[in-house]
Parts: sequence; structure tokens; C-alpha cells
Amino acid sequence: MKFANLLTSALAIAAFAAMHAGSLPSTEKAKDTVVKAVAVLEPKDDSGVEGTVTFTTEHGGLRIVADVYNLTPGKHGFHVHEHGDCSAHDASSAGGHFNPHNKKHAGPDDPERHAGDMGNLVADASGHAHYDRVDDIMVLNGPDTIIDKSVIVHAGEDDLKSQPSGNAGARVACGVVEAE
Ligand SMILES: [Cu+2]
Ligand SMILES: [Zn+2]
Repeated sequence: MKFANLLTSALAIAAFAAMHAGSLPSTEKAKDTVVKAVAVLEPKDDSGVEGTVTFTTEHGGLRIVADVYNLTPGKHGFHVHEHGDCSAHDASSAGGHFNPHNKKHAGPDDPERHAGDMGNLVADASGHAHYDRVDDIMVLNGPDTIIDKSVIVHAGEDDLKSQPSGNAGARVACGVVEAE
């Protein structure tokens, strides 16, 4: 009888210890969760195009806010590309669109699309484009994170359907996505 009581206590202590130990790694993990990232866009091939893109985790998705300057008026393809490398003069080092699940190129509101498809920036007569939307595919954490990928702005319009990249033309600005 005494032994049985002892065994029950030992089991209870072991269970408590296991629960407690289990709570420690999740606290550590929460500390490492990225909630905001920024890409500072630098001009490519002397385009003069520059700006900033912020990615902020919000209830319901990832809020993307961009302000880009010195564009030609009109639409400009706007994507997250697969490599966080803007070093080439034409930003070819950034590779293709970020596409971790092998989907087809499309628009940002299409359920089937590259994760990096953000559609178009629309520049006004002064060359300024403001972009603000909440995305439900892109994430800052886990295997599909956009951290250490790059944001590219194109010279032309993304038609949201041509494969593999919307026929948006040259790359006029590039910035690596960095956690804040
Ligand atoms: Cu692109
Ligand atoms: Zn795409």
C-alpha cells in the first residue's frame, strides 16, 4: 500500500515536471517570433527608384505597406523574389519569384499564386506609389518565411497571368527583407 502511494506521487511529480519542461521551449520560441520586417529598396541600373516596404503581422495576415519614389507614372510589377541578394546591377541575383509551393504566377488575390506575388505598385504623376494591403499567404516565420528573400520593383506592369513572372520587364529596385 505504501509503495503504491509512493509510486502515485512519483508519477504525479514526473507528470508535473514534464508539463513544466514542456512550457519552457514554447516560451523561448515566442521570444524568437518575428512580427515585423523591412526591405529598403535601392535603385538598380541607375533607375533612381527607391523606397521602403514594411511587413507587419496583424490579426488576419501580414500587412504590407510600401512607399516607392521616382517611378514612371503607372503600374509596376512588385514581388518577393527567392534570393536575398540584390548585388547584380540588374538584380538578376535575386532569382525568380518566391514560390515555395511550386504554384503558377498570378495576382495577389488569386488563391493559387506564387507566395511572392504582390501585384503592382501604382505610381502617380510625381512617381510616388503607395501600397497597403493585408496578405493571407506570406509569413515571417517558419519554413515559408520571406525573411532573407528580396523585394523587387519592375519597370513595367505585371499582367498577373503570363508565366513565370507576369512579363513585368527590367528590375528597377531591389531590397533584402530583414527582420526588425
Ligand atoms: Cu519581380
Ligand atoms: Zn509570380
